[in-house]
Amino acid sequence: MTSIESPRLQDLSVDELYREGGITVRKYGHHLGAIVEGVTLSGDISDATALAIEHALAANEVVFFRGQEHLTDRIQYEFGERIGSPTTTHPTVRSDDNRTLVLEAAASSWHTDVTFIDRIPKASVLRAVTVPEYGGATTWASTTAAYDQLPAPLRSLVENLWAVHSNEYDYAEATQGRHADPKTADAARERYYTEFTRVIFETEHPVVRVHPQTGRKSLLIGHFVKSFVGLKPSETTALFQLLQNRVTRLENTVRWAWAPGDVAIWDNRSTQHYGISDYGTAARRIHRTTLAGDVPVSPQGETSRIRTGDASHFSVIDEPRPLPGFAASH
Ligand SMILES: O=C(O)CCC(=O)C(=O)O
Ligand SMILES: [Fe+2]
Repeated sequence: MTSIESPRLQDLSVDELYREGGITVRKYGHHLGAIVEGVTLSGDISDATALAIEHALAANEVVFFRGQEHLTDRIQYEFGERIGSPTTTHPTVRSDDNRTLVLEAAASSWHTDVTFIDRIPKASVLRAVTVPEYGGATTWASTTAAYDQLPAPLRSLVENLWAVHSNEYDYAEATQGRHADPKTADAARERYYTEFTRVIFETEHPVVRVHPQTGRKSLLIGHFVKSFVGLKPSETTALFQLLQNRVTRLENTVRWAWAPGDVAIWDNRSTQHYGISDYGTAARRIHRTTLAGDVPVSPQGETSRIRTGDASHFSVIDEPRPLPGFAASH
């Protein structure tokens, strides 16, 4: 990721960087979301374009690109290498080439990806390959907006709170309505859950994490939360509900209805997402390239703690690049 050109690019203003990178960035929602134009995604994008896209992503939390019909799994992966370090597909779910995660059912539950390990991915590149005739949109929610909106008493509560995240979570609850046919639903769900939990991971993360590139605080929760450290199960349920409701307020979300050739990249350090299962029995296929992230850090500077599981086969630990225009706190 380092190059001779980089130090100069870091010194540009944001406008200059976008101009140099040849992109225009148009906001799509107030708290998150932007449409990026002017770029054909590939492994051949310039250093300036790569840094400009990384900046647009960190600043807008989820960015959308249209008209990228030329992409194949290989080009998508090579593009991923320009803006980060691709992980293998998943810590537990196996795939053919170990590079591209193929999703054939919408993930109809609010989550941040793979939070059950220490090195949570920083971002994912999602490409719509088969788009249903209707429905099947994906929605993202800003976990930084949710943090910013907390009243002072809740802020002091969450800033000292830690959560245990595990891949052994309430999967049945999380995937209601995922399959249109209830008879196949149970069997398919069972098979997926068995694969998903073939190795158990548990990690303690701070409920508030500090973004390594923007310095912004966000709420790190989502459906892999198993418990809050020190709380009873009933208290975990009540507090989890309270915080999740704040994350997923409609004003904190942006929804994208997919067209062929669309690509979305989301910052997995500042968002949750939800794939909407409202497309009947139609086919819907999405290909994901996942980019390695760093280990979360709390406002007090403490890093997440592994309880069970070693994710080093899945992902390296990413070294976040400084971005122009942000005074990141660490
Ligand atoms: O199905 C969707 O729209 C979201 C898929 C998802 O959760 C993911 O790719 O991580
Ligand atoms: Fe996901």
